[in-house]
Amino acid sequence: MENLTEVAIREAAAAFWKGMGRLQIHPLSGGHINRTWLVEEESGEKFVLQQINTEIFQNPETLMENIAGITEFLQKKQPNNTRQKVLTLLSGKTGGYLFRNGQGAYFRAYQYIDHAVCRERVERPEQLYESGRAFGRFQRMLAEYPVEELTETLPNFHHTPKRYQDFCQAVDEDCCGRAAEAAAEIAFIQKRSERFGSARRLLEAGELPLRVTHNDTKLSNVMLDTETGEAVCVIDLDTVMPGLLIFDYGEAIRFGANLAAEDEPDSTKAGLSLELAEQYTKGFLEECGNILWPAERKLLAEGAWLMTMENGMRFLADYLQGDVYYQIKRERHNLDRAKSQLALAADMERKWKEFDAMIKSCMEKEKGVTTHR
Ligand code: GN1
Ligand code: MG
Repeated sequence: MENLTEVAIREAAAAFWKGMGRLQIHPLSGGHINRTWLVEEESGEKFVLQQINTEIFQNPETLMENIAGITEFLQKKQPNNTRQKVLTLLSGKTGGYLFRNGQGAYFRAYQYIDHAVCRERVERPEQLYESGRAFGRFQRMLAEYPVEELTETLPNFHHTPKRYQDFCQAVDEDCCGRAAEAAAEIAFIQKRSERFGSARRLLEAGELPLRVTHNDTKLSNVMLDTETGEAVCVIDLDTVMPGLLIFDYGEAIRFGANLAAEDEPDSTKAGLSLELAEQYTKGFLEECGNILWPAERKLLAEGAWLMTMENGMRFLADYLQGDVYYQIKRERHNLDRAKSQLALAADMERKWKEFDAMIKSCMEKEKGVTTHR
């Protein structure tokens, strides 16, 4: 995405704000795709402005229809006597939830959520428990949402075998001459290719249901109360699409239960924290209630491994292609991200028995998790 001028950002902010006061605008970090700002009026009122990356989300109108459908549905279900919030879109002055400027850039805005923050890393294990509860609740509340009403905003988003094909193509093309440097990582991925279809095959066989899923369940996509640490709101609804529950579980483990950051430059620090994974698992299962199918119960660990490998492939493919998809902040950023993921996947393989046993024991403790179907 090209950089915007300050005038362009101001114009976009004004398109969502009916107040008359002067607006102060501060960039908000986080997220590898869109750009986000906090907008504050002199009166102290705030909202969040985002530019949608239309190189990636090529149909922002459909994307916003998905988000509007989901948020309106959740708002109706959300009791209003709790601290929990549902993301609320602001309408633009020109109608609808989108503003398109003269250069064709697309923006949207959300109500600001007070006294809550997003964390890139776990500081206290309970934060992961809280995020597990938030995504479990999200899953349960959306279990009744008609999947067929949602458009796939990004085709084949968590289709691991297709991701592998794209990865192999990036390796073959090696357009930036970077493949030699990543030979060990490439070999690590290729050696495991047969396993990438494990969940897909069960979906096709009807053993895993297609559900409404979030698809980007990182800890940093849940707002936590600044004082109590309680999960307040699930954010980043761009990839809410038909998908697999085990991937929503897995994506959260990949990000939150890694002993190192997603982009840790020293990949020897990466690995699975069983303690953190347990926190998430407990929270998630407590709130999912009884919606899980038998194959979903069995495949939670597999979902975590697949999501870790998939993100590793995606980061590495982007590195090989010259960093065209994810925003990077330093040289080899995507390579570091890929290495951290692959080291985590290797550690999951080493700890597989304990990992799976921990999930089973959480299920046994969770009386509410009965099998469906
Ligand atoms: C991207 O933009 P962000 O950080 O919410 C990506 C996810 C990846 C994630 C890795 C649309 O999410 O799939 O798992 O980076 N989103 C898209 O941190 O590709
Ligand atoms: Mg996202």
